[in-house]
Amino acid sequence: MIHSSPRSSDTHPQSAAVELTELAAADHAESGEGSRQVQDRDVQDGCPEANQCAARRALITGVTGQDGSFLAELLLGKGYEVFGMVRRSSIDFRERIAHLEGRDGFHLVYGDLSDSMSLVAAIGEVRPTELYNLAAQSHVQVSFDVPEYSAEVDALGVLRVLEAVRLTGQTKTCRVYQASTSELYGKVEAVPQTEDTPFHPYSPYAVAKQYGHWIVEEYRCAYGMFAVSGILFNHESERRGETFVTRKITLAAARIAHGAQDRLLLGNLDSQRDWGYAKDYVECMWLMLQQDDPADFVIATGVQHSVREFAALAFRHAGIEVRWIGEGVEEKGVDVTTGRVVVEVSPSFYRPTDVVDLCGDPGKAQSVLGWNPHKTSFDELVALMVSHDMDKVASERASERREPNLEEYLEKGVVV
Ligand code: NAP
Ligand code: G4F
Repeated sequence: MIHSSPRSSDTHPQSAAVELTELAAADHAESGEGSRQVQDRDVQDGCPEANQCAARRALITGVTGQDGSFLAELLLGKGYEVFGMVRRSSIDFRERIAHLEGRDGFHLVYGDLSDSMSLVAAIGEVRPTELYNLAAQSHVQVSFDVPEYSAEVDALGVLRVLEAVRLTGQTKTCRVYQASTSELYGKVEAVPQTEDTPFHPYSPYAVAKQYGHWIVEEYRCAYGMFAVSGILFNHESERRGETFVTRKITLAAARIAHGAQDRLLLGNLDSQRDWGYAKDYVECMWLMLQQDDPADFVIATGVQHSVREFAALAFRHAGIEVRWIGEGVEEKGVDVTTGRVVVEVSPSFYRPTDVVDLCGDPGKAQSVLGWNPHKTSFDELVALMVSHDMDKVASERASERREPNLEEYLEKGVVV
C-alpha cells in the first residue's frame, strides 16, 4: 500500500522512524503479508540487479530546496516512489514542494544531516534504491558566518549519510548521489574546469564540500558502493533562494520595474559564473545513477558570464536598459531612459575570499551520459526568472492594493 505524504498541516512532528514504522505496521495489518517484508525481499543486499529488480524508491535529502523540488518532480514523473527528508521548522509550509504534498507516491520523513540517528532510522526504514544527498548549508557567504555548522552538515553530514547506508546493510542496493560543487575549484588552477582539474577550495563551504567529495570516493573504493559526486556549476531557477546573486537580481529588477524598490546593492560585479537551469541539471543527477559504473561528472554549460552581465540582461528583460559608469565600489548601473541609478556596489557583499572564474567543461557528461548542456540558454534562463518575478511582484502589489480596501470595508461594516 502506498501512503501519500502528509500535507504540511497534517504532519506530526515525530521522528521518521516512528512515522514509518507506524505506516509499515498499518501495511502489515491491511495486507496480511506485510509490505515491509516485500520491500526487504526486493532490495536485499547482494542482489546484483538490485536497481533493475526492485521497485524504484528514491530518498532525497534537501527535498525542500531548489534542486530537491525539481528532482522530486522528475522522479515522480518516472514512476519512482519518492521520499523527501525534511527537518522540523517553526513554519509548517514548504513552498517549493507544497504542490507535491498529498500526491500519490510522495512521502516525507523527518531527518537532519547533523543527527546520525535520524539518518540511520530514515534510511533504514525507507531502504531506497537511490539516495540523492542534496541537503546542505548551501550559501557560500553564510559559511563565513557559520563555519562550524557548515562543516557539520556539508562535511560530516555526508559521512553520516554514507555510514547510515552501510550500517543498515545497503551498500550493494542503494546508489548514492552526492551534491558536490564547482566551488571545489575555488581559486582556480585552470579554465575551463574538468573532472581532472585540481581542487583549491576557497571558503569554509568549499572546504567542507571537499571532505564530502572525498569521503564519497573513499566509500566507493573501500566498500564497493555505487556512490558518485556531481560537480555541479551554478544552476538557477525561479525557485532559487532569494539571497543568491541571480535571484536577488531578478527579484530586484522586477521590483524596481514595478516601482516597489529604489535600487539594488551588489558586491563583486566582475565575478564570473557558469550559470545553467536547475531543472536541466537534476536530469543529470538521475542519469549519473543509471550508469553501469560509478563515476563523477562535471555538470555545466561551458559558457561564462559576469555578475554585471547577468544584471544588465535581467534589467533588460524587466524593461530597463542599464548603462554602467564608474569603477570598483564607485561603479553604478544607470537607467538609460531616466538617468536614475538602479544598481550600486556595496562592499558589505564582498567576501573574505571570493571565487571569481568558474567555467565548467561538460564534455564528459555529454559523451557518457548523453546530457545536453545547452537545453536552456543563458538568455532563456534570465528571461524565465525575470518573467516569474515580474508576475510575483505584480501579484504582491495587487494584494497590497486590495488590503487597504479590505480594511475600509471592514471599518464601514461591509463584510461579505
Ligand atoms: P538549497 O535550495 O539551499 O536547499 C538546501 C536544502 O538542504 C534544503 O532543503 C534545506 O532544508 C536542506 N538542509 C539544510 N541543512 C540541513 C540539515 N542540517 N539537515 C537536513 N536538511 C538540511 O540548495 P540547492 O541550490 O537546491 O542545492 C542543492 C545541493 O547542491 C546543495 O548541497 C548545494 O550545496 C549543492 N550545489 C548547489 C549548486 C547550485 O548552484 N544550486 C551548485 C553546486 C552544488 P530547509 O528547507 O529546511 O532549509
Ligand atoms: O550567487 P552566489 O551567492 O553563488 P555562489 O557563491 O557561486 O554559490 C552557489 O553556487 C555554488 C556552485 O558554484 C554552490 F556550490 C553553492 O551552494 C551556491 O549555490 O554568488 C555568486 C557570485 C559570487 O562571486 C559573489 O561574490 O556573485 C557574487 N556576488 C556579487 N554580489 C554576490 C553579490 N553574491 C551574492 N549572494 N549577493 C550579492 O549581492
